[in-house]
Amino acid sequence: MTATTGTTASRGFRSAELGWPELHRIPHPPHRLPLIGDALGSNPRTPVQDSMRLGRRLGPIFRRKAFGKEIVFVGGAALAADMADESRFAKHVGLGVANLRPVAGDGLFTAYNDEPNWQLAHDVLAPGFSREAMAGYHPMMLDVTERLMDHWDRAGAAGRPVDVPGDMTKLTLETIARTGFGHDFGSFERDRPHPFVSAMVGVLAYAQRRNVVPDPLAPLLLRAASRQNAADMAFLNDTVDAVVRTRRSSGGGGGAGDLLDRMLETARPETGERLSATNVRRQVLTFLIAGHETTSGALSFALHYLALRPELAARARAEVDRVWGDTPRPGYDQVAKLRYVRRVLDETLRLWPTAPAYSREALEDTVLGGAHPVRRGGWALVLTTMLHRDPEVWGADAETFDPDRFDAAAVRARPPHTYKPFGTGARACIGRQFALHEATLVLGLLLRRYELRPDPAYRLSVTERLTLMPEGLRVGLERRSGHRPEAADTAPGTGAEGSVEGAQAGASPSRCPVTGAGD
Ligand code: MNH
Repeated sequence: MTATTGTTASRGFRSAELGWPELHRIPHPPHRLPLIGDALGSNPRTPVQDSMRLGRRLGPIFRRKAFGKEIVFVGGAALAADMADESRFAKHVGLGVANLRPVAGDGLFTAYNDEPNWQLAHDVLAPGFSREAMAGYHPMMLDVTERLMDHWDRAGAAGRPVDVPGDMTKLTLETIARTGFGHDFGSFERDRPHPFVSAMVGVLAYAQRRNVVPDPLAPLLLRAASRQNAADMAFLNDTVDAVVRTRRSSGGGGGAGDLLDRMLETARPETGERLSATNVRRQVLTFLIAGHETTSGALSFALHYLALRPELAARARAEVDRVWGDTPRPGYDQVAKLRYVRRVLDETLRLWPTAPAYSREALEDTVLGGAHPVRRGGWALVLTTMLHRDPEVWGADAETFDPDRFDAAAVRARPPHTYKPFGTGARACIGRQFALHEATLVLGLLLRRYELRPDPAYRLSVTERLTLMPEGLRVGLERRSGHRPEAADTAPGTGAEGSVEGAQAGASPSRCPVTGAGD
C-alpha cells in the first residue's frame, strides 16, 4: 500500500482564520468574550462531551475559540465524508495527538505524514496484523481471558460486583503486552492498576489539558502537572526500555514472531531499512498504549449496554451457545462467526467511539462540502461521536442502542464514510482487526459464562482522557446454571481456513490490513 499523504508540507495553521478564509460563515457559540473566547461555561475535563452539546445546537460544522486558538469542528456526515477524500485531505497531527509528540515522537500514531519513519514502520508492522499473525495471537488472547474469568468467578461467587473498566484494562493491557511483546505485567495479581496504566492515564489526561490551557500560561498553570507529566513519561520510557532489553538479551524471538521481533529484526522488504533504537522505543510505547486503552473502553461500554438490555444480551448469548457450544477454547475461525456479538461492538463504537475524534487537513486549496473554502494546511477536527449520531444517516432515534443497525443489509443501505471509529484513509487504525477479534472473543466468552446484573443506581458517566471510558461502571455477575464448559470438547481446530464467511474474516496476507479492511 502506498500512502498518498507524503507530500503534506504544512504542519497546519495556528489560527483557523488563515486556513478558513470564510471563517465568518462557520457558526460559533454566542457570548464570545475577549481573550477567553468560548471557554466560559465549558468543562476542561470533558471537551468532547462539551463539543457534542455545542454541535447539537450549532449544526454540522462549527468553531470554538479559547485563548486565541480557534478550532473548526465537523460533526455532520456529509462534511466528514468529504474530508475522507484522500486526494484532498490527510491526517492532521494536531491537538491531543500533537501533544503526545514529546512521548510518542515519530511513532506510528503521532508521526507526521511526511516523516519517513511512518511509511517504514507501517511497512514493517502491517504484516503483524495479517490473518496469520492474528491466528497466532488468538491462543494468548484466550489465556488472558481465562485469567479474567478466574477473577470474575470469585467475584461472582462472593456476590461482589466487578469494576468493569478496571478489569477490562487489565485484560487488554495483558493481551497487547503478551501478544505483541512477550511481556507479562501481572495485572491480575494486583489490586490496584499497574503503574504503567496510571502513568499512561496521567500522560493522556495531561495531553488533553494542554489543549485548553493557553501556551503562555501553561508553565504557570500546569507547573505541578507538568512535573508529574515528566515523571510519568520517564516511567513509561523505563518500562519500555526494560521490555526491549529483556528481548535483546534473550537473543530475540528468532524471526518475526511478534510485534517486538518485527520492530527489532525485520527489514523493509525493498530497501533493507530497519527501525532505529529510538524509533523502536516510540513504537513499543505507542503500541502498548494504543493497543489497549481504546479496546478496554469499547469492551466496558459494550458490557454497560448488555447489562442494561438483557434482551440483547440474551440474543448474543444464544448466538454464542449456537456457534461455540461448550467448546472450552473456541478456535480463531470461530470468532468471526459471532455476527451478532460483533454488531453489539459495532453499535457500541458508534455511540461511544473510544478514540472520539480525529483531525484532517487540506492537501491543497479546496472547498469543503462545496461550501467552505479551506486553504492548503487548514484543518478541522472530525467529532466521531457526532458523525455517528447524525440523524440524516442514523435516523431520529440515533441515541438508541440498536445492534441491528449493523446487519448486512442496513450497512449496505448507508452511504460510505459514515462510520469511522477507527479513523480513515492511510492513517486509519492498524490494530482494527486485532481490537475487533479480541473484543468479540472476550464478549463471547463472558456472555457464555455469566448473566450480567446492572447496578440499578448507575447512570452512564463518561470520563475523558483523549479516550473515552465509562466511569465507575460496576456490574454484578451470575454464573449461568445450565452451562458446563467442561462438558464437551469438539476440538475447535484451526484448519478450516477458507470457511470463514464474509467481510469479518481477517485481512488476507496480500492485502494491507489497514486499508484493505474497508469501512
Ligand atoms: Mn487504533 C490509529 C481507534 C485499537 C494501534 N486508532 C487509530 C485511529 C483511530 C483509532 C480513530 C486514527 C487516529 C487519527 O486519525 O489521528 N484503535 C482505535 C479504536 C480501537 C483501536 C477505537 C479499539 C477499539 N489501535 C488499536 C489497537 C492497536 C492500535 C488494538 C494496536 C494493537 N491505532 C493504532 C496505531 C494507530 C492507530 C498504531 C496509528 C496508525 C497510523 O497512523 O499509521
